[in-house]
Amino acid sequence: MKIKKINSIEILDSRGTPTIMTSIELEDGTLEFGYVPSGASTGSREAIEKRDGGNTYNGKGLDLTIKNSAENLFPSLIGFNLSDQLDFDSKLIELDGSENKENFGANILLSLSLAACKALASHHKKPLYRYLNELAKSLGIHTTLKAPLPMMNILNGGAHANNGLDFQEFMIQPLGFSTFKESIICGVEVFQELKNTLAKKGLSTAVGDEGGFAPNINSSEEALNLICEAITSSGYRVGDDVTFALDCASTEIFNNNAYELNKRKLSSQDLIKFLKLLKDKFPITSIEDALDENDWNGWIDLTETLGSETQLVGDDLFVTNKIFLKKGIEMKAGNAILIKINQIGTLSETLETIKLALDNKFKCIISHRSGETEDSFIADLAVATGVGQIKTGAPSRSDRTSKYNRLLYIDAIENLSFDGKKEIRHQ
Ligand code: 2PG
Ligand code: MG
Repeated sequence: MKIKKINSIEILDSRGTPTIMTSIELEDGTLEFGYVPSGASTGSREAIEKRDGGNTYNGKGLDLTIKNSAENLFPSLIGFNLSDQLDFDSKLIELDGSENKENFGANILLSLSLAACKALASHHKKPLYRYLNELAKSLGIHTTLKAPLPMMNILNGGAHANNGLDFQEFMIQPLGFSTFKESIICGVEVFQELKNTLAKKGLSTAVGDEGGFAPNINSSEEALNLICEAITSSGYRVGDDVTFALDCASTEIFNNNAYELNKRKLSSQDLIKFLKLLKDKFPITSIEDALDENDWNGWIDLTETLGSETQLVGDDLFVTNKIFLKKGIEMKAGNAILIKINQIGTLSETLETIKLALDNKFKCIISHRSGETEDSFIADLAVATGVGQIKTGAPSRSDRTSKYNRLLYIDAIENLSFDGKKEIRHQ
């Protein structure tokens, strides 16, 4: 079915920063939309998010970027026979012609790629997750529909909050349950109890960018102790029902060859030791970006030290890009990858990266960005690829709950399988 019309609009993300929504209309009247998220703690090797510069929206406007694409890219796509996602994405990559999508911008390309995918699903009258599941299978990803174990960021620090916490995300994984719904209920109850716990101690219950609390505390231990208290007082067992996942976002604290933690300068080895000690005290099942995006040797040591018992996730390290993931697999740096579609800029490349990871026994976690829209595409993607985990913030604020709500819907309709403990390596 041929593409009849394409429209891109500058809209706002959850931080009030401009982002892109693109509609694709097919000749049969099918009309679908692609929405693009945006990060704050971005990896330097991510595909380029193009912005206008200038004064509007502090240089973050997108009108010129959109105008450029409307004049120089969209005309080449009108009349394109949209029958296959891979063909369409290849066309986008070819028309952009650059290594890192800097020509038109990965944000423009992704909005087109996602709108095309949703248009194909609608055209074939299939729910998005089913269409995506078929697409994943056609790419050689052996999968069945599955509900993902949530990684809920309930306490925020780093670049996402204005407090003294160096690490960016203190997440919970409610894994001791046999259904997705029970896992969500636990996550929500712990989140709400954490609010009471903080309030009782006179700490702020205002929330950060991803809906988690951002109290003015200064250490990881304090953060994890507060969450332990909330888990216990909401009637759940620390470790058995709920484990912890951290995103250290260490690229953000790496300066002049040292990691700055609590105003102290640490080497990679010191930081690995610190994480090991933290792990001895708390049931931490997953650590993301424990080290800087260029500290490959540190990552190898980290994986040797903690890799047999911890999920070690590369976010800034791999930026959803096959090239860097391949390097990590070969060097034995990390054992899991965070999947963010806007880091690479097309859906097909995202699926190729997932395939490479799964083929090499790397775990995949489908992820949001800190700047999100109301769109819930990643919920469908997580179910469709069956990778087993999703990271999409606290169960609070519509930009985050839109994903959980979509998952609750798919789960209710499809009666999805769920096995939280199995998803976590080494459990
Ligand atoms: C991360 C993400 C999402 P950002 O570091 O994993 O939580 O943050 O989108 O700001 O890169
Ligand atoms: Mg991260």
